[in-house]
Amino acid sequence: ANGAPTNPVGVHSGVFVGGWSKEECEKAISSAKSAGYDLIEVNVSQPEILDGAMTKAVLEAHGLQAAGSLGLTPASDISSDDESVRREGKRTVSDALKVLKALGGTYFVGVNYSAMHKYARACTPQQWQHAVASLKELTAEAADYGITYGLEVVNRYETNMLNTATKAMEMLADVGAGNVVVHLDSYHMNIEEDSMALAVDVCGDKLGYVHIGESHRGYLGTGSVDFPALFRALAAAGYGGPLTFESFSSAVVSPSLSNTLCVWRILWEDPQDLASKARAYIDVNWAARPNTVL
Ligand code: FUD
Repeated sequence: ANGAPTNPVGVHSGVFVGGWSKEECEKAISSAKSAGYDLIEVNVSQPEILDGAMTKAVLEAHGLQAAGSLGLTPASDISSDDESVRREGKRTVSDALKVLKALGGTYFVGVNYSAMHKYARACTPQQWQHAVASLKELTAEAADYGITYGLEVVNRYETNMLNTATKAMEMLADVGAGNVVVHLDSYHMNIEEDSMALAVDVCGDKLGYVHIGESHRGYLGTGSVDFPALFRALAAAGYGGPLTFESFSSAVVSPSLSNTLCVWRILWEDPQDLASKARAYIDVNWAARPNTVL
């Protein structure tokens, strides 16, 4: 019989808070713990205002693991043709990695290879090469800190570079680092991939991080993502990494994230209810996944 997943199950900080003051940190971590999660993914897009030592203490007090994520901006795009923009991006990522190390996180994920925004043109060979060169440096720094660097595949409106698992695998091959993995997100897969199963299969053992998000980024099970197909593929692939629930509503506004992700709608108002139901949904649907590949 199928059981619940043994993977660490996480939740993105944006479910609970928009910033990371001490009060917000305590609220997010205690709420994640009481909703039954093992891990919290902290938005580290502003490393200069994130207190790593304080966060580590709160994590330890609640017995929670952490990951960190960000989306780079056009001013900090490590794939830019402009050298000074690349330098700013590498500084941001390097600072984020240092904060993540200080708070004890071992996964650095998100749109950490290009800007997270709508590009006005397709990715050029030069842009790709700039990303490869930047990532070679940054994955080496992450390796020194024991951090796995996950490249998140997102939809066409949020990057022009890695919109599919296949593209991410090409990037992994070009970067050639042992600690770089693919980060898939069901919300984005639902927009760009041929199927959940094919995307998971393409990554094989290079899949290192997974976001569990609904098609409208609200309550799990109320949209059009085929979670049973995704869970079947992940289990069949022997995926053992984090499964992190991600959801956004204009009930919780992040100055750095909400507008970038076009979070215009109130999809939920009670983070605790949302998070608890998502946690239960993951267990129930993982256990009930079909065994046969159709
Ligand atoms: C963006 C996304 C997020 C994002 C992260 C940054 O669409 O899916 O995972 O990269 O929220 O913290």
